[in-house]
Amino acid sequence: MIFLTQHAVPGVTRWAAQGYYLPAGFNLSLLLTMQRAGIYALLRTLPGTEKAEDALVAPIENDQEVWACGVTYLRSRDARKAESQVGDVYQMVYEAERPEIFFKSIGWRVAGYGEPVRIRADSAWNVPEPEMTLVVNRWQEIIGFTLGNDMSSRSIEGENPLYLPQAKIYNGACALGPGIVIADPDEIRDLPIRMEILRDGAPAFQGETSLKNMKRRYEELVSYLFRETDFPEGVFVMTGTGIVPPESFTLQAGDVVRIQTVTHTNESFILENPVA
Ligand code: DO4
Ligand code: MG
Repeated sequence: MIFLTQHAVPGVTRWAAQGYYLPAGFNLSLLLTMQRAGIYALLRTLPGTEKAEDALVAPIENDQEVWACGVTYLRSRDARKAESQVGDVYQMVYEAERPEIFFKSIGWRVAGYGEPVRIRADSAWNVPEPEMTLVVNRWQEIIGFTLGNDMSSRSIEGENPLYLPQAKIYNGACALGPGIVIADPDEIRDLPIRMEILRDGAPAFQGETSLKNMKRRYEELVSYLFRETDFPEGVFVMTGTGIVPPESFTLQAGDVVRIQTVTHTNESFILENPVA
């Protein structure tokens, strides 16, 4: 596994591998035009001598896209059935062959580690959604992962599923980070996903699931996404949430959302964002 991070250096952003800056010309969009073997070969040969100590930013470039999948866990189906004021579209999509996939964010709008995520001013019921997020190259190969937060308005989606883009796409609705773990898909199956929400420094919610509980395979989601849509510079694919806080819970400004996974080699990755 190789850990790629993006940092804010004065005036620009710069990528690092394993904590050391890559040459200034390196960019992710170009990397994701390459096939898996080439990506590994390139990252192993690129020199890195200067320690990357500047603040992290989201591990995505401005023009890259984030797409998201929905209702891929029973927990998500049940929570949405409960909040919905209209028929059983969630049951249907959970069982259907075609998954739910929606556009989530353009790269420039994504928050990185430590940057604020937001609650819509016109939404009364809000939750973060902690999601394994696949990093896919232009050749439809899963070349690694990052952690994602698919911030969602339950009141707006609950009123009518056709409001989904408004419930899901707004400033501060998507966070990715802390970096990209370059890994084979088999190394990133069955990992735990944990979420903790802190209020005034104390846990207000804690939940955990396993990617084992996901109904669909990563490859299935990615292949549907690529069916009629090209991603010449790669794409980020959020794979759905398996953790939904109880109905009594709504996120508040000042909360902190902490999402974590631990790999099979015992490396822990955390995405943490304050709620504005
Ligand atoms: O159906 C609406 C969105 C579902 C979603 O975002 C999820 O299950 O994670
Ligand atoms: Mg989601």
